[in-house]
Amino acid sequence: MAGPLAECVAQLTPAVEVAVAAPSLPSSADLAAQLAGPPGWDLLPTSTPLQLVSAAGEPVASELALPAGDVLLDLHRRMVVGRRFDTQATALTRQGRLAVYPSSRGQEACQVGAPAALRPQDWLFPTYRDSVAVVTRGVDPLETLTLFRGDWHLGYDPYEHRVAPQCTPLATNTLHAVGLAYAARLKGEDTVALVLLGDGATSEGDTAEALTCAGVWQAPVVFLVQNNGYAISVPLAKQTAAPSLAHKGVGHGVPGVLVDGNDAAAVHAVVGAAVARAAAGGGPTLVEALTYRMEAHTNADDATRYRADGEVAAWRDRDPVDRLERLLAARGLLGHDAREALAAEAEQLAGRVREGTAGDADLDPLALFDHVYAEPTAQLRAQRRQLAEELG
Ligand SMILES: Cc1ncc(C[n+]2csc(CCOP(=O)(O)OP(=O)(O)O)c2C)c(N)n1
Ligand SMILES: [Mg+2]
Repeated sequence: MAGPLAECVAQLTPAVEVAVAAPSLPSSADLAAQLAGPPGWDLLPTSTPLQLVSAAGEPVASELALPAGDVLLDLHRRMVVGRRFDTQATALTRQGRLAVYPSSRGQEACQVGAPAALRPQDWLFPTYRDSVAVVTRGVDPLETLTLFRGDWHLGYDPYEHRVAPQCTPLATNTLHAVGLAYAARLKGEDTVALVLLGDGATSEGDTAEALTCAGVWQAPVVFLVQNNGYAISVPLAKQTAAPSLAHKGVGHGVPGVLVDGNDAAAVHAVVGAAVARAAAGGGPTLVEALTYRMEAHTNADDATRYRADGEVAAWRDRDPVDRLERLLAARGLLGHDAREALAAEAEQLAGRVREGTAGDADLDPLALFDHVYAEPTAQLRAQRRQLAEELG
């Protein structure tokens, strides 16, 4: 090596040898103390998922309290309305009104329980699967569907409800969430970021990097893994040999919590506790919610090719909406009239979504090029010309 590069390397090489002490290994007592984690949250998750309401709708005693009756009613209402929205969106793909829609049917306890635990100043970082979570956070349902109609833009203002764009590249949103949360803390703001990801997304390098940074910086982030058993057709057993996905936190110094992901009360309580801990300076939490996607991956997928009917039926018995409904009915909080009113509210929303998507979307494919760079490159200009010619 000679010339300018050699000079550069010489400048970067320290002239003085620095003596580096060999790192001392922690004692087993130190390790045990670290694994015990912060008060109330162990680094290692429990082996059974935390539950507050059983599949039969019975209350379950736990370290966390069952949310109050009005909170449970609100969670139930949002799940019923959210499910109707989701069913309508799936139907619209069959009519060609939506280009694509990834359903979250069966995952409503996460879709509602988690975002409902956020405070107004917090941020949500959703994926393509999480339209019901976006709606739960307050974004208009029609605006939420803009992207799925094939438009180039998001349809909603991320700053209005503090909802980041629904992320299609897996796990990239984990890094966005950590960056935003850490920056907010540096600015002295009281903001927590909740990032939603799937079981498959935990295999991405981005997730490992996000957990590392969140742990080192003690960033106020809550990672919620919706483990629905599959990454498209790939089952969890082919995705990881870890005892649970919540265990993936320990190597990064991030406490892991395992929760029944079809129990809206439990998801709400766990995420609420994690948000409160993060806001109080307690650092990040990795929550794994065990759930199931009842529909296919998207309208472009046939789930019968890789899932047995019996498996789907078993999860139908653990339906998140039914179980909360049973609990509320047993407590005399949800009568016939209230159910009717709720069904009417859900139907009204579905009607509004149908009307709003009835005409052809007003799409301008060339607008795709308008906001890439302030000054488009020669390559982009050529691509734009080519598309314009094709469109005629
Ligand atoms: C970086 C990246 N690789 C591959 C894909 C293609 N892809 C789209 S969805 C998906 C499966 C994701 O599974 P999971 O994280 O479990 O989320 P789920 O769809 O079950 O909600 C894959 C591989 C992608 N979107 N991004
Ligand atoms: Mg999955």
